[in-house]
Amino acid sequence: MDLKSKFMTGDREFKFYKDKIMWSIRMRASKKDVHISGAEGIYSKSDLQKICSAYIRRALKHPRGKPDRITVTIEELKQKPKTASLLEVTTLRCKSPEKAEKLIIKNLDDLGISKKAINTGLKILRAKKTMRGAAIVKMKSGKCTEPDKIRGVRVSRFGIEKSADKKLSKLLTKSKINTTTVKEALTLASKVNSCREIIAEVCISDDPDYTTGYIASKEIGYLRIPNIKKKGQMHGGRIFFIKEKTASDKIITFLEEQPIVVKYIH
Ligand code: WAQ
Ligand code: MG
Repeated sequence: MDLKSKFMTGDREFKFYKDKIMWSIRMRASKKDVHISGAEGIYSKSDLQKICSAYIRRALKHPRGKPDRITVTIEELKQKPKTASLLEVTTLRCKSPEKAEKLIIKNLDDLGISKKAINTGLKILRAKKTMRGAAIVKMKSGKCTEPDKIRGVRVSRFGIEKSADKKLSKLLTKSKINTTTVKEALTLASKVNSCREIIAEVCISDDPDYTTGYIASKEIGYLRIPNIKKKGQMHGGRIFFIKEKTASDKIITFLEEQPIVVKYIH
């Protein structure tokens, strides 16, 4: 094959990859209508079976309990995914939940988020009753703008491109944190914080045995905070702090509907 036809083949393959139809998979597990766990991602058709069975396995052996209902939604994406860059990962030194709280307050304060808004966020994160999704808090007034205060807003339709995923695995393996939990949280945070109207995110896992949380923003990247809660504690959640003057419905549509594939690694 001469050079020209080789190039042509490569070019066609590239075009095919770009135009390939992608699928969204979302899983929810609950018991007596109380949320236990969820997962979501963007995948190619050939991965659907493998991913679904992994999601079902996860739902069945979740540390928050045994579900009596598992819903899996598999949907072809109607919009072509936009791309976002992966946030840079840093693990902070933190020995206790008290120290973690100080780190969270300091970082949010530096980003211009008011004391009132920070307190609203912390109260939600510490509450006994966890939400299925995230709270959306205005950065100055501290007003909660999610339409359903019990459910919150669930970020969906995000994934990571295969070659970026491989690179990321290598990077995380070096720090011994190459786990699905870290990768999924980092991908979600990269979608969330790619939104211009979102200033920062704070997350505590609601899993009783997962005690590392994070704070993320465009400026500071993805800062992992060990010992954000004590082992065995059931509380957790996610807070998205947004610009004071933004209408939250646009943000919610972006978070729920806009497919984003994370592609670039710093
Ligand atoms: N959209 C919005 N909020 C969500 C979503 C979502 N897709 N998934 C979970 N949440 C909210 C919900 O309130 C949960 O209670 C809370 O976040 C925690 O969810 O680098 O595992 O799935 O080691 O338990 C952080 C990893 C792991 C830190 C976070 O969250 C690290 C985690 P979980
Ligand atoms: Mg959880």
